Amino acid sequence: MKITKGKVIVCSPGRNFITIKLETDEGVYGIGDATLNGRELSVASYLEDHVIPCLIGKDPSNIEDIWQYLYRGAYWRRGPVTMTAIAAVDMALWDIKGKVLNTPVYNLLGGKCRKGVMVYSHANGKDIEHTLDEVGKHLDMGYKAVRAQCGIPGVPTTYGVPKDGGKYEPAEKGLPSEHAWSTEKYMRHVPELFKRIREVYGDEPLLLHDCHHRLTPIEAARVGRDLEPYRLFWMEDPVPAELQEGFRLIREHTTTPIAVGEVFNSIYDAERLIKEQLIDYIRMTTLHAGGISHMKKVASFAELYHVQTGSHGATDLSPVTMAAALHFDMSITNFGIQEHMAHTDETDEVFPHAYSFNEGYFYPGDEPGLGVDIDEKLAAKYPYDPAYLPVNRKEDGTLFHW
Ligand code: KDG
Ligand code: MG
Repeated sequence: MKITKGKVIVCSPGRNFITIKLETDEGVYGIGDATLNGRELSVASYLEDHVIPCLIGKDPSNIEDIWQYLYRGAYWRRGPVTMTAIAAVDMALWDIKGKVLNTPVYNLLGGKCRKGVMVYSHANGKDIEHTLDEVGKHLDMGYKAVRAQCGIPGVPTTYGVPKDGGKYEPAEKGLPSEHAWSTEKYMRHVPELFKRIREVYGDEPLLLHDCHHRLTPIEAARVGRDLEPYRLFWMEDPVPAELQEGFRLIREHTTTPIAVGEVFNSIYDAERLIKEQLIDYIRMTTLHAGGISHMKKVASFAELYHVQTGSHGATDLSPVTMAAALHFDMSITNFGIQEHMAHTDETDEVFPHAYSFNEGYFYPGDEPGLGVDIDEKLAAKYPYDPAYLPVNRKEDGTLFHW
């Protein structure tokens, strides 16, 4: 069997997505997600100009060899563009293998470790009362786990909170807008949010919160400690993770579980955090961290150190990644939880999929391969529409982490 053609499909059904489609001489094709929010076209070019030409004629069954060819063979290793491009190819190859062997990808990864994949959804509100309503709506929909984010009094824009009251979408159309930030105001407000959620909804719902890399270790330690009475499932991205040592200080001060990794792209980004048990959940995804093949290694390594997975699943990860993540989540023993942020109807129509939701759990379905496709004709109706994540400044104008 040989790869005969590779195609990169750029579309924007509600937001921008990059998809690779690899075709073979036996008529079977596979698809993979290559979306890197705000840097989409760089991955499209990496694939079109540098990767696809090297794949033509290769046997798609040799997934690990192709992975190594693209990683070691390029000389330039790691980095979000490279690892997203490799991930896209890897997903497409697993999709092809599943279709050829007429079995869902989770079977190829060792089979099912559980009945379904528990997901958490997002409750975002402009203030505490609004967030409380949103938490209630998600619990009514059947979610067992909810991430709560809330507007902060005196701060005009906050991560996770829609400006116009509509659905929250991290990327905004046009060039990056500027948001403002006050750590002090945030730290005063966030414990009150979780106090109120527990008062209204009791102890059972699993509650999560994303600090979005905005704190220093000692600030994160304080937030973690202030949130302890409300027993969070996790506190996500407490600090920027370039300095892995920073997590030790947080760890020494709080029992609130720590999750990190959505911007990581290699096992080496998480090596110390996992080995020194400085985190509880590793949030790397099949999309930005080299695909299913690399994530299997991350999960096996994490398993040794009591670290569970908590795969990123925001709207900028296409339904192809959602499908790949669900097959992966089903097959590993140290699965923790999977993020789920609902795509727009337009996105779901462009990417028909077999996965489904019921009472807080997602199921990958039993179709051969990943069980997801792209409707290319429909995709062509939604051309690329430049959009960027915002940048953040402190109240005095200093550029800050978004
Ligand atoms: O592209 C960036 C978004 O995916 C990110 O801001 C969302 O932090 C996020 C999350 O936890 O989903
Ligand atoms: Mg996050």
